[in-house]
Amino acid sequence: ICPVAAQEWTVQVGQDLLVAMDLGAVTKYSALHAKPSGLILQYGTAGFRTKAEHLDHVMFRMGLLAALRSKQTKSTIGVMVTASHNPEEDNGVKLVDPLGEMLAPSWEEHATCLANAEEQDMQRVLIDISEKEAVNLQQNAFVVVGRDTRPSSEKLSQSVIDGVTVLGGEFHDYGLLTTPQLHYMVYCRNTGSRYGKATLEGYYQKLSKAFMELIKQASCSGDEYRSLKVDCANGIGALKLREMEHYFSQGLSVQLFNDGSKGKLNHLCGADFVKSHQKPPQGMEIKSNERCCSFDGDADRIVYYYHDADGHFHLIDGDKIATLISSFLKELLVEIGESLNIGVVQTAYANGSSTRYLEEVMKVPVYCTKTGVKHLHHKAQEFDIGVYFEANGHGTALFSTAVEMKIKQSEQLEEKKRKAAKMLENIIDLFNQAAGDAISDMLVIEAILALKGLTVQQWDALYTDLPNRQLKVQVADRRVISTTNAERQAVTPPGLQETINDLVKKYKLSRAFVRPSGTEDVVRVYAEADSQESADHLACEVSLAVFQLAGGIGERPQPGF
Ligand code: 16G
Ligand code: MG
Repeated sequence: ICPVAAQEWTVQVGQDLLVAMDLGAVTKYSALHAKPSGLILQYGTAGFRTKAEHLDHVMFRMGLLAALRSKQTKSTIGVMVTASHNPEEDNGVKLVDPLGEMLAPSWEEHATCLANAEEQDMQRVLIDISEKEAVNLQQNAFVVVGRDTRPSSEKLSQSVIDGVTVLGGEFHDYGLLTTPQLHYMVYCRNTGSRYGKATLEGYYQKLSKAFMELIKQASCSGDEYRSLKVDCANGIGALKLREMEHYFSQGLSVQLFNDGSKGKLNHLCGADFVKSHQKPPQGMEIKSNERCCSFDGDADRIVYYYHDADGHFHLIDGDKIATLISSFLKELLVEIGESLNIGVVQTAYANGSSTRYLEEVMKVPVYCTKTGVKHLHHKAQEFDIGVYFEANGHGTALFSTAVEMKIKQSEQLEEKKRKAAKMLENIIDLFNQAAGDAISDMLVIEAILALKGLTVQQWDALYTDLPNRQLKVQVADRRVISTTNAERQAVTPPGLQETINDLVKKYKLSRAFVRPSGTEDVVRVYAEADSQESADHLACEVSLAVFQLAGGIGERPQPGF
């Protein structure tokens, strides 16, 4: 995959390259972070992820790569050590680009190349990347590092730092951070603190101030003390929310569960568990109609839920969060009387009811992208206000400079409009513009519910989710499935899409699609229909079609799964 012939590079390498990069030191230190032979890993949707014991060399090499990326962009680069919602034994690493975004695609390829290079090829690959990307090796490098609470994370983040320093880079180790906090730090550092102060204190103060100012404008505040139960997945979110809570406790009281004091990370708890099992986390007692939410292991996802009076569980996922937020933002825009545009970005996993509600009732344009935050983020940047959420609860809202300009000009407007502009200003401060952020999203949601005087049931009642089912199918090589139209249609293997089309026709309000997972060695199947029974049947039939047409292995998908 890394096509450079050995002779070629020795000729190409200039003397300056060799001098600037102390290749002897790289080789020496690399040997201390040796790659297990034969191990091949891929920089996937959210970086590298696998069992922690296989990651030491990857961490060291990502330290090297982050230093190169920093030299090339002349900016601070972030490295986050986490495996998010994966089991505690796993770990992972991802790089954060200068404006807090995910790493650029060409560098993802470099990351894969570097991580998989055998010891003796390390120098060649490093030089190759430097040349291809015209990295000035004389340039300084600065890398910031963060990590989650996994037992393996501390040592692994030290390996990242080893990599950075071997290439002469400087670093700041933030230690324990949520993933979105690291994105925030990178963004602040590269915008000269215009966005905020690149410290935890800066993050807490910025968000809490915006939240408290918003809450003040709620007519019912004061007579209703607001409280929320938060399942922290036994992860980093618990530590950081605890540090932060006293900043906003006048406006919201949070009760933390699964705070890591006893349970295992992501085990029977957390946003991913709650969303995929459609049930409450263990370790949280829920009284009827109490508002509850769950973070995932690195606190970049959030879902809400409650029990109704009959004890039935109701999930409020990323789609409904996007609906609440975009409806509110649209109202503010109408209030200000502006022609600024707003758009919502979803993926194929968005429930059909949410898309219909947004388009037909809210009259907000909706766009669909491929799965993975970077795709949604990119699309959302096209609007003055771009709200993006995956159904799994990962998302945020982005605001163009035109919106900020409008707010600045609002001083001359009449009182009511000024008030709306002020709210918009606070909302912008409250959203993490660099990444989806469970803490920030939670405060936005709580503020909107307070301002609109909505209960969790009223929010839930905006629309009714269509019953749906997700399944996984094992195949010999999931790359035989390729998709188009934001993953909603299969291009290969031949005949698969036609079969899916025929199956979908058998049910009402139905839809189904398949895609190869970017994080697991499986094909994912999604189906929705007018009843749970129909959705289950359809998902099963589509799974069988995948098994038959895309080289299924192991057990055949059975009706009733
Ligand atoms: C990663 C993505 C998430 C996506 C998921 C899909 C980021 C930060 N995270 O966790 O957005 O929903 O992968 O996983 O991009 P899948 O490809 O296995 O379905
Ligand atoms: Mg996560």
